[in-house]
Amino acid sequence: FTILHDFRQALDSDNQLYLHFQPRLNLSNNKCQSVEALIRWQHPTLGVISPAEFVPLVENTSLVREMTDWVLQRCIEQINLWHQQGCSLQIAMNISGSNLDEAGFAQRILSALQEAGIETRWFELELTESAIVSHSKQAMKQLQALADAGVSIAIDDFGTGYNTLTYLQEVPAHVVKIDRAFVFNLEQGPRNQAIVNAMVNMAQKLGYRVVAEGVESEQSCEYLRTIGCDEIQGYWYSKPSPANECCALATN
Ligand code: G
Ligand code: G
Ligand code: MN
Ligand code: NA
Repeated sequence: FTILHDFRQALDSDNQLYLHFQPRLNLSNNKCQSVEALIRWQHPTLGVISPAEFVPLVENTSLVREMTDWVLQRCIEQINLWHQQGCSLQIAMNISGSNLDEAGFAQRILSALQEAGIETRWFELELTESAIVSHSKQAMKQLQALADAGVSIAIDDFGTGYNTLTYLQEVPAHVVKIDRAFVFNLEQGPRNQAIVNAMVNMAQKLGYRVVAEGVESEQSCEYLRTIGCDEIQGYWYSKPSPANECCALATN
């Protein structure tokens, strides 16, 4: 309860919340073209609180709408700033399953992008596999509207949620992000390699771009390059970082 009360104040204060961005490396051209926005909270007395702690709490309340709107506004400002600086970066933003149950959510995103003069291709939404599997009809309609308007949809934490893949037939998504549980220690075992290789092949045959998360070593990166994975994200390439550091990577 205290955390939620404090988070409410953080949303209003505007000097406690900020974003870090984790760059993704495109393995086909060795460029950074996309970054994931990750929320950070500098609590006035408790210090930095991890989103792994507060996001799940917020997601269970109506505050999730305000959190997502806050992140959206910051992402939009940042896309425009980068583009003014000559950094052609796309931002991938995390949303919660419950956001898609809000009436008008898709339209709110599209209007915000339009008002800021940002083409939808500069924007990607990440939704976890488990949020997608428990989707409602309303949620699917909103995802479809976003996809139809050119927003890229990514399935986050791929492989961890459920033991069925039937949802892939009905979800309008473009990108699959393989969960770091499969990518961690990739070089140390033929079993992990076999699993990731199969996931990359299947997802690509179904028409998705594939991003491997949690890449922590050069060997893992090289293995993923060998099997034709499209992009990687992880500490080996870059940690989540302040906006200006991403711009430096993107213009190299
Ligand atoms: O860096 P990491 O500690 O940033 O993030 C921990 C978890 O919090 C991840 O599962 C990540 O997806 C989630 N998360 C980070 N930022 C956001 C955000 O802006 N919105 C939502 N819904 N989840 C986020
Ligand atoms: O759930 P989501 O994929 O949105 O989570 C992003 C989370 O993964 C963040 O907490 C981020 O700090 C973390 N992360 C990013 N790269 C790595 C990595 O290479 N290794 C590990 N262990 N975590 C990572
Ligand atoms: Mn994510
Ligand atoms: Na993930």
